[in-house]
Amino acid sequence: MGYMNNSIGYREEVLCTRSVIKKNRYAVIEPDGLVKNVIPGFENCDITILGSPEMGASFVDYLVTAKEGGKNTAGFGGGKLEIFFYVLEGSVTAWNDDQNVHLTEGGYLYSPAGKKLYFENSGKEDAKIFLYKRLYSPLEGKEAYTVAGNINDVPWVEYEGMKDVLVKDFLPSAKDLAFDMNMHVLKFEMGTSHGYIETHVQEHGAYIYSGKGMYILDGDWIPVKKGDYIFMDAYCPQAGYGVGRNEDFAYIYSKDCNRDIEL
Ligand code: UGY
Ligand code: MN
Repeated sequence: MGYMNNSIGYREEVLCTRSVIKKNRYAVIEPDGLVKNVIPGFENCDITILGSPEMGASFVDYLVTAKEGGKNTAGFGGGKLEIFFYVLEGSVTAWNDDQNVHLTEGGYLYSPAGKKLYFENSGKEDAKIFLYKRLYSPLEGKEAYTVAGNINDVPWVEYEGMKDVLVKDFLPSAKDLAFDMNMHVLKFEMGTSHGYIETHVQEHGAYIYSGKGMYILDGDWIPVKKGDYIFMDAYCPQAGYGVGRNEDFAYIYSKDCNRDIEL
């Protein structure tokens, strides 16, 4: 246990945090204050749980630092769970029944329900991983399948007609109803913004990997930056501006899709 940033003991400054938690609405979690969680099956890894049903999410997001020899060879997911594994920094080998891939920064592996995901960091450097797990919502006659790649190989696409706000999709969900979610990256050149404040039924878990932003969440304007995590619950009004001086504002985020609401 202990703190994710290994900053322990007394501080010169008064205690404060930028984290804001509004259960079932939204959460902004800054890195300072995150603690390590012990999760069976993970060895030599520092893990913190970011988004979870405890805050209102239908999914779980984790930030994993796989140290030298860090691994999960017991298998993660399987059964009704779908898993998305994304390398933020470093390199790691990940596999399931279908594929074995060496992933470097930007590399990802989606493992569908029924297929456990395994990984191992056999290098000396730490690898930083954004990990997602959710109950797959099946659709008759369709089956989601394993997808691996590197997001750096995917071209940017203009986001909703704006040439300086760009998006990439990780999974073929826009063309294939078998997938019930997608991961995206959204990048705002400095001074740009969403075109409107979104209000939608889908949830998001977003990890900011670059720059700074001003984000509106359920009516609250909140400054956010690289390393922060944002959970946006269903119908949470949301939008952001890219701000700062020298780095685009960008995040990776999940979004459920392709399913009706069950009653
Ligand atoms: O796809 C989305 O809903 C995305 N534009 N939302 C967001 O960035 N908060
Ligand atoms: Mn949205």
